[in-house]
Amino acid sequence: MNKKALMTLIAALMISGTAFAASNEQAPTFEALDTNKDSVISKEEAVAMEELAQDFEKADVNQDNNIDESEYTLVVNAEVEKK
Ligand SMILES: [Ca+2]
Ligand SMILES: [Ca+2]
Repeated sequence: MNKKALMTLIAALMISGTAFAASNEQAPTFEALDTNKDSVISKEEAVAMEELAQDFEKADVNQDNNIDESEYTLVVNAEVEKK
């Protein structure tokens, strides 16, 4: 591989890496997920955010089958730290 091709490859990897990081920081707001405005995210509402739906039981710290705002904040922070 010549030097120019290598530089092109590195540039492409850097651009895709940046795009990936940016998309992971765009978690929906609590208000956006709470579509019926009862101040908690139900299991049905969590479906809109894949990470939350997958980890719903884990995210529901007090086991009331709803994600409240403080529980949601923990999920978002955990998602950011994972990357
Ligand atoms: Ca709700
Ligand atoms: Ca809860």
